Amino acid sequence: MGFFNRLFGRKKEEKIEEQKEKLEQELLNEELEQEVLTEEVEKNLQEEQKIEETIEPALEEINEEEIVYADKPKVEKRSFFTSLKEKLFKSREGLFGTLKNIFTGKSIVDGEMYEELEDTLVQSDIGIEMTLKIVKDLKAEVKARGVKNPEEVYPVLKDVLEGYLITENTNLDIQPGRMNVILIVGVNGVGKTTTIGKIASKLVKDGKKVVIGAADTFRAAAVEQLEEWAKRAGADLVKHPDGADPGAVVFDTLKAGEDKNADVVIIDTAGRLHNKNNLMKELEKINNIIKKKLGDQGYESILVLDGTTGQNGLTQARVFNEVTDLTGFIVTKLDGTAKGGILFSISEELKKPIKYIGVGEGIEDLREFNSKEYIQAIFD
Ligand SMILES: Nc1nc2c(ncn2[C@@H]2O[C@H](COP(=O)(O)OP(=O)(O)OP(=O)(O)O)[C@@H](O)[C@H]2O)c(=O)[nH]1
Ligand SMILES: [Mg+2]
Repeated sequence: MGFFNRLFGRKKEEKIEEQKEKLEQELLNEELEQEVLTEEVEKNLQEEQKIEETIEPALEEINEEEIVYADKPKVEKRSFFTSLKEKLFKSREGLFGTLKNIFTGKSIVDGEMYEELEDTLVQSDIGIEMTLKIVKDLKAEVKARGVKNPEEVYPVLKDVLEGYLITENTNLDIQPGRMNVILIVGVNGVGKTTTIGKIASKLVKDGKKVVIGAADTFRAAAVEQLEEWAKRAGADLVKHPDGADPGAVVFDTLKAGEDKNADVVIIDTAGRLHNKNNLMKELEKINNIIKKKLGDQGYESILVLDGTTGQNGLTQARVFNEVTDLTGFIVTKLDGTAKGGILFSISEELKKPIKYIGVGEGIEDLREFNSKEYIQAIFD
């Protein structure tokens, strides 16, 4: 056999082998998906039975008109096989894609390289303060590790950034045998209501009884939107008419949660409150109602931030952290044009964990936050 024949012959065999492997992988994925779906159908049947059993006479005390009962949870095809990397496509292409170029094709680690890094970070949504901190910490780390080759600086930067992310309490604090409360706050349009739908769906699928309170009584269509999400998730909803006192909704939601033996109560709040004073007053009132009900038991108070807003997100985090005792963040819209830098600024400055990230508009598009996985998805 001639050289070319041997070369191309081997390529053909390799190609066939490759296609075979691809087909096998696809079949395996399909089987796995099928298993997941079967499991879900079984879970839903059990859930249906549980819902029937838990509608007890205790409920009668509550004003029935205010409660919207959940439909049976829908079986949705889960996007288990869509990797975080694909979902964060734009974040990877944007800031983090360009960062790598700074370190390639250079022969020495020098001031010019750091300046270029500074410029790139400032132009992104990382902000000046954070940029200076990153570059300072990177320089120190590069020196400590004795790194001389610019290409080796990139992995050091990765470690420095990862170091800012908080790794404790990244999961929601949900304990068995009690009514757990999650208060969701944030300015308008960041994705609070959508995120509540996604969280509720996860919890219901996990076998939890979830009651949602529509305490955003400020915007006309807010309650209907939340009602739709509650239905899709398989959670119950407590609502009052538009313009009602949000405190009263919170009070009734907690009461309904208690009466129905809910595992988790999630409260949606209004984003449009004109000024800090109003926001402070309203959140103070809501927090007092929750504290009165729960006594010493803690609860989650989560700020939702839109990942595409950049530095503005940090300002929001500062303001909300002043008016309410936040336990963590959820950063949404990281599937879009977000550069993903805000996660580092808020973690570093406020020292509170990111609990989830939103990577799409669908009910499944919420990922538990794992700093290692996130870093890997945006850097590699
Ligand atoms: N691409 C993308 N869109 C999202 C994500 N989360 C929410 N959205 C979209 O953002 C928009 C606003 O979401 P909402 O959930 O209504 O936001 P909100 O904070 O409740 O807004 P207000 O009730 O007005 O305060 C909607 O169009 C959502 O579909 C996400 O992770 N990715
Ligand atoms: Mg809303």
